[in-house]
Amino acid sequence: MPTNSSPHKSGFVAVIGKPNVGKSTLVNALVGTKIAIVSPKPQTTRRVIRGILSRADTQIIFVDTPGIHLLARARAPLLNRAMVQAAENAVNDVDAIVFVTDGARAPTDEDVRIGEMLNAQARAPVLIALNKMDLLKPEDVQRVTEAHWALASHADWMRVSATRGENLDKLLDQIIARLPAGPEYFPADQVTDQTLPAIAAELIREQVLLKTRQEVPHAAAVAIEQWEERRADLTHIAATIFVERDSQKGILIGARGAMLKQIGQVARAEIEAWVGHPVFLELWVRVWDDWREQPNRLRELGLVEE
Ligand SMILES: Nc1nc2c(ncn2[C@@H]2O[C@H](COP(=O)(O)OP(=O)(O)O)[C@@H](O)[C@H]2O)c(=O)[nH]1
Ligand SMILES: [Mg+2]
Repeated sequence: MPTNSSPHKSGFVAVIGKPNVGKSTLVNALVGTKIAIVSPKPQTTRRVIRGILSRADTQIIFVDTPGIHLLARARAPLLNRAMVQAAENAVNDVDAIVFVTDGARAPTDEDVRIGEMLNAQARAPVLIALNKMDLLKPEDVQRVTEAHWALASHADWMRVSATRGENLDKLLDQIIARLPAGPEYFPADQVTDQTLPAIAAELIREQVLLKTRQEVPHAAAVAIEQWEERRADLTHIAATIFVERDSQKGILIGARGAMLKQIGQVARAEIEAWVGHPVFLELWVRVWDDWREQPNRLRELGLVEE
């Protein structure tokens, strides 16, 4: 129980960085539950997702965000612009910011741009998490660490490995030290702000990301069309995977439906773990031309603010 000498602390902590540095892996590891999907492909996370860590004396709401990337093409897809905007907005109104970088190698232009954005905009304290320390070569430690540390002014830093769990307790201590006294914003057993259907849609999309290549991962989106408790112990879920081209639809279905079946099998098992009982998962694939450019489609998919 919190005592008068140590009041309950709580706060919101934005986790930002360029694509693929391990932001979602880090949030999952800190929360202790997989609340965000992870893949080796950039742009796995498409919208802001909250992961909640509750302890007797502290509650931290981590705000996982899409990767901030340079919108190179003059007309980058609307989806990408919305993703970057959402991530940049997430640094406002938080109590601390964790800037995640790939600490195994030198920073890139994208890291530099994010550092500049933080120097200009961030009012909350910044911690740089140099992730992937398991891949850092001993001879690079000093040079690479100094280069990352210089990315943002007045920032503290910590080398971590999200996949191996190294130094996460130290990073957590640094975060907690920066949180104000505050209440429990969420019930202590709640680990995310996402609904079960939203989690299910992400788990299906994760399998698409892991099992397909090239443009298919970027062109795929998932919508839950039906969610019905048929019995107390059986949930019937119908979901559609949207893609942009007929050729992508063919890849997703696979020879005699083999690909779709594999996606469904793994996703169903993961959804069952969240739901707590068996699930019947029906998957469909449909083509939506250029949905990433269409404001209405992005709204229907919950990928832009209403
Ligand atoms: N070796 C190593 N790989 C990591 C680490 N953290 C994340 N990854 C991998 O980096 C990839 C991108 O991770 P993800 O969390 O989706 O990155 P995000 O785009 O920043 O959210 C995945 O393949 C992860 O398994 C780490 O500490 N070490
Ligand atoms: Mg992510």
